[in-house]
Amino acid sequence: MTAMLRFLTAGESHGRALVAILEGMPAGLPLSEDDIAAEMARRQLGYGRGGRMQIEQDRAEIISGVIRGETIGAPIALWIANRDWRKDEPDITRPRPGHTDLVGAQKYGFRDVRRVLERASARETAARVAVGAICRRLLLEFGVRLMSHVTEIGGVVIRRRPERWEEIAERAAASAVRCVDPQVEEEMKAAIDEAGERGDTLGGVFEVVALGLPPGLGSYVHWDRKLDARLAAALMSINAIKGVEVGLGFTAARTPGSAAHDEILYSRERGFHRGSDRSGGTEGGTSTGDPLIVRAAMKPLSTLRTPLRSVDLVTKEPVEAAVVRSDVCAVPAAGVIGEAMVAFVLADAFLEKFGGDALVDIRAAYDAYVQRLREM
Ligand code: EPS
Repeated sequence: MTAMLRFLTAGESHGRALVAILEGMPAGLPLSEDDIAAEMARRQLGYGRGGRMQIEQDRAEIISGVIRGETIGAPIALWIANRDWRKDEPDITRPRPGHTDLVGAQKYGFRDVRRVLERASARETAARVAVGAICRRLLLEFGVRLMSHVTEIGGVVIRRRPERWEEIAERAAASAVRCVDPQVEEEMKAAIDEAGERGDTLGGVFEVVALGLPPGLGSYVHWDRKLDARLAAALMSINAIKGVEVGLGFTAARTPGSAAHDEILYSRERGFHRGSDRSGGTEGGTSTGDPLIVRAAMKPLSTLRTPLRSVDLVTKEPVEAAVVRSDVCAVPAAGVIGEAMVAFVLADAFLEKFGGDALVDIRAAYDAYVQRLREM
């Protein structure tokens, strides 16, 4: 990949803190800790979360890369303290099916799966949302906005959705499960309650949308430049994600060509544009300038209060898998994490197209490109 932006995270779920370093952000971008905190708070919400979210109040401290509220082009380091910091916890030797417990123990030679689950925990995604918030701040300078909503939880699927994206964003923000269909929201909450009572967990699907992108981000010229491929990799890297779709996605496979593509239109005000958004905003791995629409499928969380069968790593005896505090459903939070990963990929592709290590130069390149498109 031609990455202009890179980030690394460090930290365990119950260690002192999560840490992130974002490298490649241009100089001159206004950035505050409040910009980041707003996104992190969204990730902490959602019907179906467990006790941990009552303990944490996630906030990222900016350690470097920002002076007087503006980026300086240097690596941006973030520190997110864990309130639930624990030391000397007892070993866990009963791996949970579906979690990384067993393969992690096999891979690294551990008998205590705590050494695996501490880092495999989705706690790490708090750091990704902090990084994503910075990427989002860059995109906002060019009018790019991101949103997400939950389309499915435990087999309960939305039936109706508003036409306007703004309304989708507003309704998702007001919903406890981030679902835009109020009737279905109640059904989703009931499904979560019912699963919780059974000691079970639920997965689902979320959709991430980016509006205001220019055409031409990513490229068709090589596999690792394709925007859709990069988005898929970024979304698949989120804990518990098992599938990704762009636009019609798997439905396109069952749709004739006459109903699967977006016809090309032209008007003076809008220039070239499409009559529909079936492609999900990419053709040939390149953004079309229409809404970018991606969905991800999340499997149910693997910590079950009514545990599945497992085998003790030390005694080799059949046992029930370990039960630790967890959530019943985290799909609403996963949507916010999806937005962060999409923001990262888009910011990276944006910097590739418009170059520059200073916001002022990027703006000049962007304006020239938009002008050229207008004259085309
Ligand atoms: C998680 C288990 C739970 C979740 C956690 C992810 O944590 P704990 O074991 O402390 O109860 O709350 O999510 C977060 C801490 C978070 O910030 O999202 C897991 O095993 O992945």
